[in-house]
Amino acid sequence: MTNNPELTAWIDAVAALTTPDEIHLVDGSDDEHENLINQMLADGTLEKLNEKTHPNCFLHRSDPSDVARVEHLTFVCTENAEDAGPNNNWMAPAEGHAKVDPLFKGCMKGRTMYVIPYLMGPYGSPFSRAGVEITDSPYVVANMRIMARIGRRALDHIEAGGSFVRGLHSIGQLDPNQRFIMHFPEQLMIKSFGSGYGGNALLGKKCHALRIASWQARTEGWLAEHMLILGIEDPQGNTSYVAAAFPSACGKTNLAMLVPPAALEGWKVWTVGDDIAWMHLGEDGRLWAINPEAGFFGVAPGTSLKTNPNCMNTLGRNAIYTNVAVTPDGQPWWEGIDGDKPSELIDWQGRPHDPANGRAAHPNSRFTVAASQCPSYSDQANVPQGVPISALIFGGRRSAVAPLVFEALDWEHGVFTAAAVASETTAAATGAVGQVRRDPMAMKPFCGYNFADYWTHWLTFKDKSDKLPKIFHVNWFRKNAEGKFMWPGFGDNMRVLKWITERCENKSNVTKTPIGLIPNGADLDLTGLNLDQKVVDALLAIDPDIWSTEVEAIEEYFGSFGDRLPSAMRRQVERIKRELTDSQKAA
Ligand code: OXD
Ligand code: MN
Repeated sequence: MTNNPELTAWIDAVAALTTPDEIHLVDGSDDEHENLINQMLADGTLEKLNEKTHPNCFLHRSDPSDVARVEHLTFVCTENAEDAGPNNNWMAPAEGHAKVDPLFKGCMKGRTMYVIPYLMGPYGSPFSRAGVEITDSPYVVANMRIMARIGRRALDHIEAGGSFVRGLHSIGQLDPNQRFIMHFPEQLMIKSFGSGYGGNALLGKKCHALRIASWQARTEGWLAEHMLILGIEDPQGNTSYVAAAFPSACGKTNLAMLVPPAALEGWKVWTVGDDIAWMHLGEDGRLWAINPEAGFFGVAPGTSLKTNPNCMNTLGRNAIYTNVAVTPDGQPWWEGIDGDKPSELIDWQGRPHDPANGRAAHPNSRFTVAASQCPSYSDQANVPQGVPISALIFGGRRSAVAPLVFEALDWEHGVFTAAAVASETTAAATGAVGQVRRDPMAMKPFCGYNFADYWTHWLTFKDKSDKLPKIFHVNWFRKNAEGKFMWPGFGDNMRVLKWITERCENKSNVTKTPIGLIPNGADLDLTGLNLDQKVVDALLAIDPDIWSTEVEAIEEYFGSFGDRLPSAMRRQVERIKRELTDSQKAA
């Protein structure tokens, strides 16, 4: 099967444990894919969508209990509990294996065991990393084929001596009471049981490219982040790149594929990635980013020609849809898509849609599609050394408190700002929606080790280079007293990106506040946007009383990391508190 002895031994051991009927080494070929699709059409795992309107597109309906990431069942298993930190569920590695191995015993009987060699990152990049996922789910194989570079070339990488992450996955009986997503960063290993949902089952994505990779990145001096990467081309044809972190389902895919408003003539946005960035310091002292993924696993509801035309023009062919609704003529449908709601629909559970049963599409329904189909796909997306990053942007979904945009004072303050990000929860994970929680660097569910050590790692960069990107914080989601969004968002976010690129060239003036540098309203290009000056002022306002309460909440949160918290974080809290008190006195 392979000439790599380590891989052979592992495949044999897994086969002995799981006792599949057959073992299939995935080569990633078109023939193999076609066979798998036909098999899934025959057994009902997939349904063919309208070939005329959506060529080569398929619908998968998951088990209704298996529709999102399960953070409460996700564990980081390190020898020392402190290394996983209060931000992770922890188990000792021996206990973690003992918990899941009995579940894997005989679980592939009557099934085929697929062995998927995959590469995260462009072929030929020194920053790309390999993995092998063993799974009993053909749906996982078909999705991995879109999301990663799988098959022979990935195996070549492993056989040439590269290390690889081992990921063992079984859907089991899809029983929520027998569901675990276990990470063993010290052993470069993942064991995922009982779920077929993307974030739990496509192991190259969150499990490898974030949780395991963040651990490796700390050891090796780089960064594995929950960030989109995009290029901003100005009217003169110069392109600069930014990476931006937002919690799940907060618009990363929309921002990555943004179409600038007509009034900003000549500006263009190029998509490098929509979810994950691996960043290394280059010899020139700049931070260079690659997108380890090859596809998009995006949230369908809310996606339309109005909110994300590039995405709509990406996902109409060769896509796998999961848990969307379907029209009588076999077209995928979700809340927020263009056009009127059809009078008849089949809902995400395969029933005739009845609003009494809730929405037609699941709020976390998804599409999986190749990034190369995106009209705004950057011609630099597969360049081995990646793209040089000029700005890092962090944000959350906050209806109050955070202004539209501010710039951090320096790297240390930027790391503090990113560590203090908070956001209202969404349907991408099971649990209550709309509750504010701290989501540092948008990595709360994905950092494979103690956040305090992670912030320390981020802070080390300031002594390694004086050419680091500037750091910004944005909030597209601020609401007015009537509960309405104040900022139009979507394509108009280009106005904020434009200001950010100008600031990276040290153009335009700013006002210094305790929490950071705020644009002068006049420097935000609002041409063609009918936005009242009062709204602009409200969007940029910093209320010292509200921020005093916010800083206390941040301090309390940081307190949960005890002595491991880097002193720089305490220093920033003290400075901001002092300056807020001074500004309250002055008012
Ligand atoms: C995702 C997520 O699917 O963040 O990207 O949940
Ligand atoms: Mn994500």
